[in-house]
Amino acid sequence: MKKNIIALSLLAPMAVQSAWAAKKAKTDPNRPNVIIIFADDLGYGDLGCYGAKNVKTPNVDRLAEQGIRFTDTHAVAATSTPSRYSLLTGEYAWRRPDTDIAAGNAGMIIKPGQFTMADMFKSRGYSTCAIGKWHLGLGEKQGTQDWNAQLPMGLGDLGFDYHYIMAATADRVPCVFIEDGSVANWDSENPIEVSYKKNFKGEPTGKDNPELCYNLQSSVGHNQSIVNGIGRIGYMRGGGKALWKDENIADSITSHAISFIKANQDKPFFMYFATNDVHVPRFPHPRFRGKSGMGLRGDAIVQFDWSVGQIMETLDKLGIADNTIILLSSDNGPIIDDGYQDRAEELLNGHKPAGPWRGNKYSTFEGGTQVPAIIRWPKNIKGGQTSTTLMSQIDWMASLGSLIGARFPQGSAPDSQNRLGNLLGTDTEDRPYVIEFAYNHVLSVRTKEWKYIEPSDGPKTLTWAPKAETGSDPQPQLYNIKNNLWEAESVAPENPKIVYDMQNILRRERAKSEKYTHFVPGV
Ligand code: NG6
Ligand code: CA
Repeated sequence: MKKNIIALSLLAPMAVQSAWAAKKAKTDPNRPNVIIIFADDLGYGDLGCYGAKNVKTPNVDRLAEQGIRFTDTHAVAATSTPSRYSLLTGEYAWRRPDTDIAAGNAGMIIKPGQFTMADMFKSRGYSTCAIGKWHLGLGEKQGTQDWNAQLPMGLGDLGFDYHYIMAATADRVPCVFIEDGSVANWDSENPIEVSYKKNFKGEPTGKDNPELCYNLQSSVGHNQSIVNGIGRIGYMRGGGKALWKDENIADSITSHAISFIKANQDKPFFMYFATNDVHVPRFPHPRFRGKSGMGLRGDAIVQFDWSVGQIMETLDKLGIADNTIILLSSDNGPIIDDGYQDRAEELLNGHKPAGPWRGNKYSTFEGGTQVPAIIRWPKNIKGGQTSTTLMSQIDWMASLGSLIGARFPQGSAPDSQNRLGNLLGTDTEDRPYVIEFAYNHVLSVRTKEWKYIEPSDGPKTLTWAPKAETGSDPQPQLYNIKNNLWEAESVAPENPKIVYDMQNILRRERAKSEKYTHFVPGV
């Protein structure tokens, strides 16, 4: 008996130890989990940790406190589709002619033959998923999708093991989630039809029946089909119980993200979590209403912060936060009025969505692509850091690839540089230059010191938002960002040599496209 007790007491710590080891083994030191939280239209100045006062974002602020907050990071483009294309392929979207803001019935813009960020993680044995906003097309060809059947081509062909996505934006039809290649909660009694050309007979539109837009009225456009009392871009019929309710989108994608994390807690996973917040139509859940004092746009930021908090809490509960990288950013800069009467402008009360930067989403000015960017990886990154390093999201693919030891097929991610040290805070050398792609197809170049914007025709402000600047000017523009973050007055005439050098950067970059065009079908 005594012997047994001794044996047991010897065994007990071993049992504890092996349980501990099992828990530790949940994550692989060489293959940390990676979650990219990609907000939509969230501005540099929209978060507490970036100086916002009228809206509280305690979860994101905590993420920043536990990691590195970057102050000079750029999305590749000032709108969603080209920005996301570039992030997920490591190729500048402007090299291709077909990466403008995609319709909800666009065909797949990334081709299955391309090596994507998801392929990269998969090649190292990760479980991969995309949850939330997609906006990069589905199926083979524009307008040919049968939304009542399995889509023949989709995210499964791009390296994602699982997806639960919105085809495009919340303001574009079809207003349904796609799960693993077919409409989630598909309603056989209400088959779905979609057109971006003409309305379906007998269906109301926002244009003809504004009284049916009981949840939100449009200010510009957004007056075609009406779903959930909100006018949209594009026409759709049917959907029934598959149609989303805008106020539940954050809940829905967050709960799917949590389920994915739970199901994959024991293996390395990569999650692309692309929130709908804070894109229009801003229509957060009632429990977030009035929580910011800035109306719907501010409340949508609070909702975004809640989603982030839910992800963080899940990692904590599962004991995997330590070896999970969270990389949080936005697809482009902020815009106040994006076509719905949500009083975003009137309720700002001094809030500056783009922080210190001039311009906004769509713009060639810094506000178009300057985005918040935060990394947290408790196991390897000391908290409480701020980094002023000049960075671009274009490099995240090669950098994360190098971290996990991925090998890239020849020609893949051609514009992505391995600048892992920048991301981890161990190397503060700026990217020599960053290229920015604006809505009007104008390219700009940023170095740590200078900003060059190539000349372009076109209006100085957006037609639908007269206060929002495009940055267009028929003259080349040059700004000394080091002296003044706000692009106030161009100093191009006095600095011809710098203008010339910056133009040369663009010339050289553009010339590379010839090598890359094999990605474009038919070229
Ligand atoms: C514009 C829409 C805007 C938004 C944008 C795409 C109008 C007037 N404006 O055409 O509301 O949907 O496209 O935004 O319809 S993005 O962040 O997805 O690029
Ligand atoms: Ca966007």
